[in-house]
Amino acid sequence: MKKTKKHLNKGSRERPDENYFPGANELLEQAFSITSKVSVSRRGIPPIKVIRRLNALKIQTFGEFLQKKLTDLAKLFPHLERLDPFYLDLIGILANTPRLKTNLSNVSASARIIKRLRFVYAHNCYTAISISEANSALNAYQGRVSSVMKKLGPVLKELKVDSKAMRELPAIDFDAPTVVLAGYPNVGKTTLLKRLTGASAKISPYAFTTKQINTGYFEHKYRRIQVLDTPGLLDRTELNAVEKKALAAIQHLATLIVFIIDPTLACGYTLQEQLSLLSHTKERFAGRKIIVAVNKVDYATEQELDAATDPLKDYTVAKDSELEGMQGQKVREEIAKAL
Ligand SMILES: Nc1nc2c(ncn2[C@@H]2O[C@H](COP(=O)(O)OP(=O)(O)OP(=O)(O)O)[C@@H](O)[C@H]2O)c(=O)[nH]1
Ligand SMILES: [Mg+2]
Repeated sequence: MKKTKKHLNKGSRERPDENYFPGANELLEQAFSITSKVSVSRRGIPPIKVIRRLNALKIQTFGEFLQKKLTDLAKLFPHLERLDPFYLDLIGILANTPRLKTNLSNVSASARIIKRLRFVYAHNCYTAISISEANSALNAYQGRVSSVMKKLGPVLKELKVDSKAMRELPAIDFDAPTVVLAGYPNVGKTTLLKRLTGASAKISPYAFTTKQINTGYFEHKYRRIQVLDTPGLLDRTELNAVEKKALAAIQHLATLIVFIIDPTLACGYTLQEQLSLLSHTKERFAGRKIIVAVNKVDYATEQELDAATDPLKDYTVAKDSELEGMQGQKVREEIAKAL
């Protein structure tokens, strides 16, 4: 059986960079430019032999350059067929997966055609009986490859867009127990990630700040625990792409859900709305462990705290805030107990 490659490609190729995406014309121009600099020794060699060797070398240089560029572009994307279902889901949210697959296989197929034609025309060149025949072989090869590349123009444009989207795929440790922070927008999920793990991510007093999945880690008794901060959820069935990412993280990765409630209502959602989202999250992910973090206790009144915690009798609750002495400590303890 083929080994499953659930992780992303390692190293600098992990995240495609749009700078790696010159268009088809640009690649062709580079190929012509490199080829124009190719030379061979002429001393004491009959002109026909010189031209045969020169043109064959040009064919090789031209073809190999484009082949390598195209192969490198395809390698910037993870191997879709061997990827963890979480990444596949996320890629499906970020891009059009069937189109992406077709485009990538188009690129690989074009690289193979360029290689196959290279052997054919290099052979024609070596066996040419005249200088003009050797020149025709070179021109014919470059002409055919140019038309292959021109057809790839729109494909490379689409891949360039998808490559930007791919850069937001988070690096996930599939072996670590994973806590997913969930809740309404603006309740303090990212702030809690920061308090729990020290990870840096954008925090703001506005809803919908987090649009992608942020990761952080903390150690507890020699265990490395992974914490994922997700975009805020709304209590509804029609989900947008940003919310779908949060659900995909819970669905595929959560060993434990930490649901965050803002008792101060500064987040902009009522307690009722927050409790309702909590019970829907529990239903949706039945069987998954959930604990509740009641956040912003530094800012909440006694009444607000009581109102938030009273209906949570069935849950493990950890109170937390930015206050010195709190700062995620209780939540960290409850996470460790629950895992
Ligand atoms: N007073 C107080 N404010 C907090 C606390 N935690 C978070 N906040 C504030 O709440 C606001 C929202 O915090 P975020 O961490 O961005 O909230 P979020 O849930 O990640 O929001 P989205 O990414 O939009 O879903 C920010 O202004 C934070 O400074 C806290 O413990 N006490
Ligand atoms: Mg956030």
